[in-house]
This record gives sequence, C-alpha cells and structure tokens, in this order.
Amino acid sequence: PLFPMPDPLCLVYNSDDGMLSLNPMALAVLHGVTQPMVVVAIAGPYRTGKSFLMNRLAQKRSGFPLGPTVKAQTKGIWMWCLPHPHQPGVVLTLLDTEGLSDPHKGDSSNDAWIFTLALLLSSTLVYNSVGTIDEKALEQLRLVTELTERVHVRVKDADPAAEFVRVFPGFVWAVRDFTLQLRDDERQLSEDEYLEEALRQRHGNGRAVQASNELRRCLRAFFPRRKLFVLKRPTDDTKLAQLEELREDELQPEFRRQADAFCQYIWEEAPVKVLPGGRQVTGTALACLAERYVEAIASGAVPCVESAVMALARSENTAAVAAAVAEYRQGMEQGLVLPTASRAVLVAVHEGCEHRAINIFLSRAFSDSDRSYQCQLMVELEAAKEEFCRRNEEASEQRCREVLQELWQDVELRLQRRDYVAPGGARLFQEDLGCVLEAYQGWPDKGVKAEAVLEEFLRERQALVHALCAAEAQMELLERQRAAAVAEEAAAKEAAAAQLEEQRRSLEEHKRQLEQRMLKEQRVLLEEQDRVLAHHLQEQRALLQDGFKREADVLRRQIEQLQE
Ligand SMILES: Nc1nc2c(ncn2[C@@H]2O[C@H](COP(=O)(O)OP(=O)(O)OP(=O)(O)O)[C@@H](O)[C@H]2O)c(=O)[nH]1
Ligand SMILES: [Mg+2]
Repeated sequence: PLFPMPDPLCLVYNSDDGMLSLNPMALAVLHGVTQPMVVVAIAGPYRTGKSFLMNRLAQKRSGFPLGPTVKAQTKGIWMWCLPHPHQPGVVLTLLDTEGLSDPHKGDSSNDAWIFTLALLLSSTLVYNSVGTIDEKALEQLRLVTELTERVHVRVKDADPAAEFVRVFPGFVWAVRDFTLQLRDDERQLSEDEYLEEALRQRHGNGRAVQASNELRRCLRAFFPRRKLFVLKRPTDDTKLAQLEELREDELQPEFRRQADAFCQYIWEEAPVKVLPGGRQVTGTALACLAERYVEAIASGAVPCVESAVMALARSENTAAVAAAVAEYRQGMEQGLVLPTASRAVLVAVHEGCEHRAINIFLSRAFSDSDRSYQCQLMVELEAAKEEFCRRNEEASEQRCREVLQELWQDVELRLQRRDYVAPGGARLFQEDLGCVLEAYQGWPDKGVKAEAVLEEFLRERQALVHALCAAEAQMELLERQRAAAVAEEAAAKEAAAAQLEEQRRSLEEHKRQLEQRMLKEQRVLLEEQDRVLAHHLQEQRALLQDGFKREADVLRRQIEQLQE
C-alpha cells in the first residue's frame, strides 16, 4: 500500500537546467488514491521555515527535510499524502515547494513556474515570508502580476484574469519571525485587518506606487479568500539550527499558540479541491492535472485549466463507461440463472442492472456536455444485453435438446424394434408421440427456445416417418409441426414487441437520470457564477470607497459581462 505515505516524495523534479518533470513514483501514489483531496501548498522566499511549518501540518516532527545552512534545501515540489486529521475519507496532501529568489539560482522564470504549479495544484496556497508585509515583501510576490502570462483558464480567453477567481486556491499568508505589535496607532488590529490594510490601494502617481498598487489589486482580485497568520520566532537563535530535535515544550509558547492556530485553520477551513463545476479532485485526478500542467510547461506552452480538465474528463469518462459496463455484467452474471423461464425474467434483471450502471456512470462522469460518453455507454450496455440474450437462448436450446433426447429414447427403441411397422403401428406411434409432446410441454425451465427447438426436432423426424410409410403418422406429424410453427411465430412476434418496449424504457431511464443530473449541474454553475459576481461587486465597492474610479469601472464592465 502506497497510502498513507510514511515519508514525503518528490513530485516535481527541477533539474539544474530548469527543466520540470514528474516523479513516476509519486504519480503512482496519487493514482492509487480515490478519495477526495484537500491540497495545501506552501511557497515563498527560500530559507524561511516552509518545510518546518509543513511538518507541523503533517503532525510529524520530521518529514520534509529542513537543512540547517543558508543553502536552499527543498528542490522542485515535494508531496506528502496523509489521512485528513479532521475529515474521515478525505486525504490531506501537502505540497512543499522550492524557495523563491535563491541567489545561487538566478532563474526567476523557473521560480515562477514552480509557484504557478503550486497554485494550480492546490486548494489552499500558503505564502510564507519573513518579517512584515512591507514593500519588500510585496515586491517578492511580483510574480502574481505576471500570472496572466502563466495561466490560462479557458482555451480561448479574451481576459484571462477575469476567470482566475473561479479556479484559484484560497490564499493564506504566513509571516514568520514577526516582531511587531498588531496595532494601528491606538487600535488593536486583527491579523486579517492587518492584511487588508496592507492590500489597500495607495494614492500617488509614482512608478513604484503604481506597481505595488497593481500587485495589491491582483492579490485582491485573484484571491477572494484571504487569511493572514503571523508567527513569532520559534526559539532563540542558538537552537534554530536544531529545531527538529527540540521537544515541543522547548519552543516559544507564543510560537506554539500561533502555529497551532494556523494548523487548526488549515485542518478546519482548507476545502477539498474542486474543479470548475464543483467536482471533487481525487488523487487520480490530481495526477492527471499535474501531468497536463507539467507537460505544457515543459513544452514551452502556457498551462490551461480548461484543457487539463477536459483531458481529465476524457480519461475519467472512459473509465466511467468501463466501470458501468463491468458493474452491469457482474450484476447480470449474479442475477441470472440461464436459461430464464422467459425473456421477461431476463429483462427484469437487466433493468435493475442498467439502472445501477447508469448511476455509476453519472456519479463519475463529468463535462460530457455533448453526451458522447453516455451514448457510448448506451451502445455498450445494449450490446452486453444482447450477448446475455444470446447466451440465454443457447442455454435454452441446449436444455430443450437434452429434454427431447431423453423423452424420445423409448420411441427410438421401438423404432429399432420395428414396432411401428406392424399393423396398428401408425396409431401406436401417434400415441407415443402424443406422450412425448405432453411430457415436453410439462417439463420446467426450458427457456425461451422451447417452441423453436421442438419445431426443429419434429422437422428432423419427418424423413424418418416418411421411411416408415406410415401415412397416418406422417399426417399427424405434419399437423404437430404446423402447430409448433404457429406457436413459434407468435412467440417471435411477442418477443419483437417486447424488445421495442424494452428499448423505449431503457432510453427513458437514461433520459430521466440525465435530466436529474443536468438540473444539479446547472445549480452548481449558477452558484459559482453568483460567488464570482458577489466577489467582483465587493471589490468594486471597496475600490469606489477608496476613490479608485477607473479601476472600479474596469470591474463594473466585467460584472456587466457576467450578468449578461
Ligand atoms: N528564524 C526562523 N527559523 C526557522 C523557522 N522555522 C524553521 N526555521 C529554521 O530555518 C531553517 C530552514 O527551515 P526550512 O523549514 O528548511 O525552510 P525552507 O523555507 O523550507 O527552506 P528551503 O526549502 O531551502 O527554501 C532550518 O534551520 C529551520 O530550523 C522560523 O520560524 N524562524
Ligand atoms: Mg524547504
């Protein structure tokens, strides 16, 4: 078993020449996790205690390696999948990333891609920095303003930034070694008030003010869910290098309180990662997304959320069809004893299995807007049903032949003894044939081919009777044969009508379940839309209040577009 993971694994390798690639071992772990995931990523300047904080989220003393020197420790993106401490059945996935702005590296584009990946893969992004939220700290986040060049939400995107709010994670800022008091002149400030204050637009026309205002605007526009935690230094300088070896009670009480509040918040509030449209992301899905994004970056393209989700949908929907058909087959195998007394018995079992199969398909499939996968499912279920019908007929044919064989034994014996050639033989034959037919009629569990097999059987005996020259007997046989043929024709007609009716019912079942599902999807989409609208409106009000009319107008236009 690969999950839960005893130790973190590297998920994204970052080679010395700046190429990103995925670790197949880590992908294998993800592919095996079918539960929904809360994905928490941490990013920020190098050597600022990111890995240490992530280990606390994992409730482990060690895990993500720290390294005591100034040399950057974490490379690429590391992953740790653990059972969620508060939500049963949910997996908490921690992503620890390589620190930004390592002076030994000097490749800011590579930094930006790692940051972008952490952002795209997580449902909550923790940005970790040291000191305070001042101009310098904001400057380190400059790559947020360049995200439009690094992320496309839709394949065809006129205004990529307008869509970010739909897909971006929650934003948690952790400020480490925070030494100031949270006060604004005379008033005590909460951490969140401090963050909002730091993100308020500043008046002034200088280049620097404009640039930092742009960053503030982006942070507010892209991340409607924001939260700040300040943490004191965990211990005094002399012990910092051996943090991992220290007992919990050797850490500063204030740091422990703050770090605990941070962890509680993440465990309680960080949401399960969802795709646009509300679908929960499992480990398998996260692996697919990671593959798409890294592939795009490695090929020099801009990762696109929509196309990654579409690729995921294709593979999920194919799997959903396969799972639904497998469920159907298994249900039929278990529910049927072949041959069935009638086709209706088979159809009743079929309808139950079909219902369950459609359910399984709809619970897994998504973004099947042209319903092509559902059509494929219908075709495959119909083919599977036909196969069961065929097997049912074969079983019935075999059973009927065996029954006739057995019942005919005595007649065969008399034939060999030439009993029917003697005077009165024709009458005797007639009587024996009557007995055989009566016994056949009364025989149970012959299945759907009872009439057809009987007719064939009698036809085969025609030549024999002819040879016996028993005219009477031959007439009798012909009469019986005609009757059997009529019965068979009637049965065939009935079966055809029943089959039409079955197909109609099957179509209705697909339609009914689909309609229910579409109503639900529509509701989720509308809710999503409302959230985005509410966020834009709130931002617009805030901008107007602070006297930023031009920026507010831009948002107003976006709002109008959305309302359309
Ligand atoms: N001053 C200070 N040091 C810390 C804190 N947390 C951890 N450290 C120490 O700082 C050093 C680096 O910690 P890491 O957790 O590896 O930092 P990181 O941000 O993951 O570093 P990179 O992966 O190299 O970017 C270690 O020696 C830790 O013991 C903190 O809150 N304040
Ligand atoms: Mg680290």
